Amino acid sequence: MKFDLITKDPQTKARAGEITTDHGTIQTPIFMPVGTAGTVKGVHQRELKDDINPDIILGNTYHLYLRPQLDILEKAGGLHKFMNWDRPILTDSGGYQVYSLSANRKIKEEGVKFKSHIDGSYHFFSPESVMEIQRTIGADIIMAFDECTPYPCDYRYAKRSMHMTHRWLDRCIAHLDKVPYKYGYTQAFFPIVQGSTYTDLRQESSEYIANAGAVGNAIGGLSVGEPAEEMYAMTDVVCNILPEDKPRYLMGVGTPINILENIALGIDMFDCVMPTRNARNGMLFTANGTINIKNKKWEDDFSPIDEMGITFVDTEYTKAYLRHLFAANEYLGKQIATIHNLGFYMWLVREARKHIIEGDFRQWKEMMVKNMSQRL
Ligand code: PRF
Repeated sequence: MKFDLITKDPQTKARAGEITTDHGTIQTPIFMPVGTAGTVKGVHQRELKDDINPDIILGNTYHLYLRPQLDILEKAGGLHKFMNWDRPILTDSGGYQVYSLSANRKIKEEGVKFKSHIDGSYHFFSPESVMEIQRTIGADIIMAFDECTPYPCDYRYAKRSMHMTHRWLDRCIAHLDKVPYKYGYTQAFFPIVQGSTYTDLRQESSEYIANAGAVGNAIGGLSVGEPAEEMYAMTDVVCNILPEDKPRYLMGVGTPINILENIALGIDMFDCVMPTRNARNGMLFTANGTINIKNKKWEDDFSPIDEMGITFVDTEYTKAYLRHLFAANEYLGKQIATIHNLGFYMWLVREARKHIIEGDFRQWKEMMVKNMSQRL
């Protein structure tokens, strides 16, 4: 994997860059649609590629390990072949899903014992096993095994947990050397900064992670319920320490406004379930604010879903029709809303990149943040 920094915004810390992987290039800043279980929920790979057109998508180690399980992924020749997606994929390590999804998890120095949310069976993840699992899944970018602390988190716990995440990182790195690539292409490894909402811990963690000398770095433990201002403060602290010539990935963020604010602080990569999950609940993101399409006010509004027409659904369907699909609980409603939201998120990061390159990112961001704060 290679990262080229193309432009630095003179007015903010935003950057435009390009990541090159064996499955193609990724223009940054980028938003990665979440394809947890080998599918971006409700979207055909053909629509994903032709209509939404992301440079990279995300998969989850936790889900893929539990189902379809590793023997199937290995027989398929890896996740790309299994799901018929030939562009880059990043897998999260399970260092978040294990805490948010499984019941009865027990975190120890050795690793995490957890109970499957699917059938209640017990499993164990360690830094070593998670590296092997991610080799078998075969994503282009794989993540370190970490502990994502909750919010709020007392200082002592946050500090102890962060130090364990650092020790786990050393174990991930040591083990990766022993496990070769499986499918003939390379995999990049990203470590993860933790440290909750404490400036000194974030500084210490950023220095530790920077010292690992990885080709890219991630920031975890944010967007877990803290006020946005605290998230931005932590992103700022971390970005000032992480190396400038490596991509920076802010995990699990966020709203369109969160994304623009964090781009301004020096983040290059994002993922979040928000555009897909909220779509399934009838929430649409637009350049002029959010729409709850289930609202009665759209019942007889025969205007297009979004005049901007970023994806085909925006102009081929009306708000009244989409509202009807949600009222009738039709599958197509969720599919249309998902394509719309992902199309909008992709548009947003591409516009951000364009404005960084053109030099008016700050002005554009301020206008967008104001417009997107509205409820329609
Ligand atoms: N760690 C990992 N994945 C994550 C997070 C984290 O802290 C977050 C936090 N918002 C989202 N996804 N491994």
